[in-house]
Amino acid sequence: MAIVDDKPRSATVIASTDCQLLVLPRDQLQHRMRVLDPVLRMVLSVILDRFRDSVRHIGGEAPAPAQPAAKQPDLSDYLSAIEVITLEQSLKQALERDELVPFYQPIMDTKSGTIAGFELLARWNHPERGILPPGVFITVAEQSGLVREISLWALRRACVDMEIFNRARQDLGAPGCFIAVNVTGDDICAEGFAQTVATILQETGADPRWLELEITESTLIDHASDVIDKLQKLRALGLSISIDDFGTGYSNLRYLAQYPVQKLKIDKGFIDPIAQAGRGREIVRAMIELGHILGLRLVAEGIEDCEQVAILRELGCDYLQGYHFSRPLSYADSQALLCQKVAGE
Ligand SMILES: [Ca+2]
Repeated sequence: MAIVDDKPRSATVIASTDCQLLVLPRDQLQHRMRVLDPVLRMVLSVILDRFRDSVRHIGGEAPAPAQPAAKQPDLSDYLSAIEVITLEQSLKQALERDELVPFYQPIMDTKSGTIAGFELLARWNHPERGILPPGVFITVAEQSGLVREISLWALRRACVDMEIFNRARQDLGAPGCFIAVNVTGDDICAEGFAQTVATILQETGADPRWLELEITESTLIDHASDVIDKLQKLRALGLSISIDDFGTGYSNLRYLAQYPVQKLKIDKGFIDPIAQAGRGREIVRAMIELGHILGLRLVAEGIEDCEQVAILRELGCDYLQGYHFSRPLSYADSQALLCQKVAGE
């Protein structure tokens, strides 16, 4: 690899096998530098500056900066880089100190109107800033790779809490409820993930029938090559798999015939216009019918009012989730709600 500036240059390369010369033009390089993670951008700009300085010190002519017209990193760039590093370090500590807490958003059974299960959503109980939503830390978690640890934490926590919830349900003579955990394509494709999930199930004594993994539709396409095999291994543990944000990521429906999934979660974007009769509603009707023909259960996400509930009931949607029923609740509040609902059933 060589970085070539605007000066006339010559270079000699001996290729030991057939190869191709790939050129990354200046504007592309500049674009990549601009959109880069701020930490990497700062590191690169420091390295390039040092390199130019050392060339000057040994009497050579330093190559011109790669992007003379571009803005040099200023204080705000350094601050955002420092902020990212700091946030990443405190997130790492948060995992060690057990500062992540599960919040549970109820998923209702459309027919009975009672809680069928929950989706676990991670929150960070920050010692100084209070409860932080995932929007504050999930990008840093993804960039730093900590998202993997968060997924495993969520899985373990779901298994532990599911046992407690379901024991309470059993004592009240009510059926069990499932807990859905969001996992990423990288989680699913990581070496030994199914074995790790099996170990968590074993160590917590959780019943896999009540555990669901939510994966986004785009995961299926991004990791298309080996995802079927990985999903089958997970499915063999006895848990369920649902497709999150169904309808938003991937227009090729062939995957529905190939992947071992049991549930589809219809994205809020499709539910929002459902009260107006027309194509929007018909698309949701078609999604529900298609899912049912394939033997899948449907969940509508982002329900905000009674009208949407009535329409989705008429369309035969199996489960409903959204602020109309409940926001994500703390562990204690969800447990209390679960027992209240059971008592009222
Ligand atoms: Ca989800």
